[in-house]
Amino acid sequence: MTNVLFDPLFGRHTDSTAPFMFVEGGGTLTYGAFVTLSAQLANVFAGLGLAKGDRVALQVAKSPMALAVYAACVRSGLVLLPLNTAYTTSELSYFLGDAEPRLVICAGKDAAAMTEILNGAALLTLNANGTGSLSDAAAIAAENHDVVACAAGDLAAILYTSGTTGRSKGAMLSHANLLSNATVLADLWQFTDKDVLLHALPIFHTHGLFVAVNVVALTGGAMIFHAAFKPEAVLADLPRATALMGVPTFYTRLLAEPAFTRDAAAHMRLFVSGSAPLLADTHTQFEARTGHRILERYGMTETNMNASNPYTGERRSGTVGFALPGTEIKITDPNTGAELPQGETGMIEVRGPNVFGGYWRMPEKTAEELRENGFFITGDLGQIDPDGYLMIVGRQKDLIISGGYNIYPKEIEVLLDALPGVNESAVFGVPNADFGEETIAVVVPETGITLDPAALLAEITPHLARFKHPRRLEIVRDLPRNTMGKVQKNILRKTYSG
Ligand code: MLC
Ligand code: AMP
Repeated sequence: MTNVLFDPLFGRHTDSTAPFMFVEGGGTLTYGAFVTLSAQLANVFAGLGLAKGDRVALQVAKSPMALAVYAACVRSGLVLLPLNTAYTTSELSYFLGDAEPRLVICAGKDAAAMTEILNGAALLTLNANGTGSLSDAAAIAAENHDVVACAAGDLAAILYTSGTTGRSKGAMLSHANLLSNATVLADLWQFTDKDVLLHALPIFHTHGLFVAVNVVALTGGAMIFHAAFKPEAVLADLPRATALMGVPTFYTRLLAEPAFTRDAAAHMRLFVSGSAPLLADTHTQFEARTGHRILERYGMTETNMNASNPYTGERRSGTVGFALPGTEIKITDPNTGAELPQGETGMIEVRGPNVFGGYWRMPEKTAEELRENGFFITGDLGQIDPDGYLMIVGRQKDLIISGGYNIYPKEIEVLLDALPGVNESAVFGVPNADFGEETIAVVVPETGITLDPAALLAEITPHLARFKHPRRLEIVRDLPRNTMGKVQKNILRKTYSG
């Protein structure tokens, strides 16, 4: 009986006394103890009647127990639905309605609000300090659990990514998607059981959950597990680490710390950046300060990682390197889909074992973005330089990336447009030194109406996670449009930058 993802990541470590997690603030969890915890959690899930293919929604603070829920789902053939802790009740209500989980796990403080939107699911709690009804149940559950057989195509997780129409889509990721990507990355980035990854990313996204955790577990290394990214805490633990994975904001914030010196980074083997563009300036400053060249790679929720700069060989700033082994990347005409000659700018399309199987219960959306021949249309615009390095030069999809979090303007525009007195609105990103981009909204009132920006923000923000809140909202007379009547966000971006 085999389980495609569990066996190589966790199953082979069942009796291992090697450290898996050095937990911030003290405590070490061995691989063996972590695997036992996953068995106990799996028994709790089975006791609730959950069976292979059922979904488990998880909206909790980062903790070792939260990560064990992921391992328990994989070993049980359950499908994990990790959710950003910043999501509000109205955002959550959509995810729970769409994914129809049989179990929801949230913090005790959120249990009352969650109960209102459970949609028939069971509810267990897990607090940031590891307490809660889930932990209580796991503590008295049996430590033996038969790993559930799972084939390559069985689902391991559904991760929601917002759509251009404002409706989020659940990307279905299989055991083989996750395993193939971890295998390729571990090899390419030369991870071994000697590595200690400083883990400071959230574990509800591809980067922190799959790239970081799966690569480490697959190779038997350890993680220093931080609850969140805090530059001082990272600096304090850096001497014990060999590798760090982060979004560009991690690196700009580290560079702002005088204590982040060449000596502080001397023993490090690897710094990886992704999820958002790393500015050439950050790359240069980082090298001047530490002597290390950050290794930038490119990925997406739907495709896991697609491209990476080389481990040995030139890490070229402003590029995301080469297609991963086993993954194909081509540049196509955004209108016709025809492949473009080398050097031209067009749509980045990706095919490989890393590419997801489609959007949960959205066959039309899947057909729009995932071609029958297996190529996924990323929505990112790119160009391949003469040496084969891929450069991401823009995005065709209307998307803001702030500190590595995606913000879909449409979702905010829909809320603004529905308010009384609002004729129309436009939401867009402008450069921000810390987050890469920040969100601005402009609103056109109906004729003869006077609108108060603060009042408009107060109306929409309760429905939106904090990171999606526009940092500025301005009232304008009209929106710039092209001859086709389409709002010209490039002009708005220029007007409101700086
Ligand atoms: C927090 N805030 C943000 C924000 N993060 N606002 C905009 N964008 C963000 N990314 C809010 C906070 O709620 C806070 O609100 C205020 O902004 C300032 O917060 P802060 O204290 O400065 O932020 P902090 O909590 O330190 O978080 C910043 C961060 C975090 C960069 C550490 O955002 C982070 O961990 N980002 C990583 C995201 C990630 O993992 N992305 C991978 C996606 S996978 P207030 O109320 O205090 O003002 C993917 C595929 C791939 O994209 O290729 O990897
Ligand atoms: P997500 O949907 O959260 O997985 O975000 C994926 C998107 O992040 C991609 O489609 C890109 O637009 C962007 N992205 C990821 N890595 C990079 C990178 N290294 N450089 C530029 N953009 C990136």
